Amino acid sequence: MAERTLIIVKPDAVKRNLVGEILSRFKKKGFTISKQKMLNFTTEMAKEFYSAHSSKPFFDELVSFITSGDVVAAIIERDNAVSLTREIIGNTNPKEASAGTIRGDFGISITENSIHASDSSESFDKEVNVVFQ
Ligand code: 3AN
Repeated sequence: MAERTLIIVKPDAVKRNLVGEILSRFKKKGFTISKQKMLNFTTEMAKEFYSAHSSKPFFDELVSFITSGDVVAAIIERDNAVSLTREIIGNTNPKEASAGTIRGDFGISITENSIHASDSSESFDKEVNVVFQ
């Protein structure tokens, strides 16, 4: 059964013109892109988007990075979309992400890690409301 998830190509990857290359990895793996847009997060949107991390020491850095430039958000669809997407993006820390994953191949640091993906269907519902209201 088709499932949806949200990916966000983060500012570090947009600046390095990696949007096409990153989206093509999902298309090659059989995902369809049902919605796509470029946007620049406001601080208010970022705080809501990352509200689960509001008590973490890196929260301010997270908000300042995601608002620092354009991002490309896409709703992508396939069976097992959420878990498969988490495999395709790789470990949060690019130093620990395997080669062949998006973060392993393109991530610069744990903050500039090139891509976000929803970690559950509950997160997807919440995140879509922030990005595609
Ligand atoms: P993921 O993005 O793999 O789901 P989360 O949800 O644990 O990882 O963290 C959300 C974002 O917060 C990450 N994408 C990363 O940019 C940032 N982050 C996570 N852990 C740290 C950390 N220890 N230091 C700085 N930034 C972090």
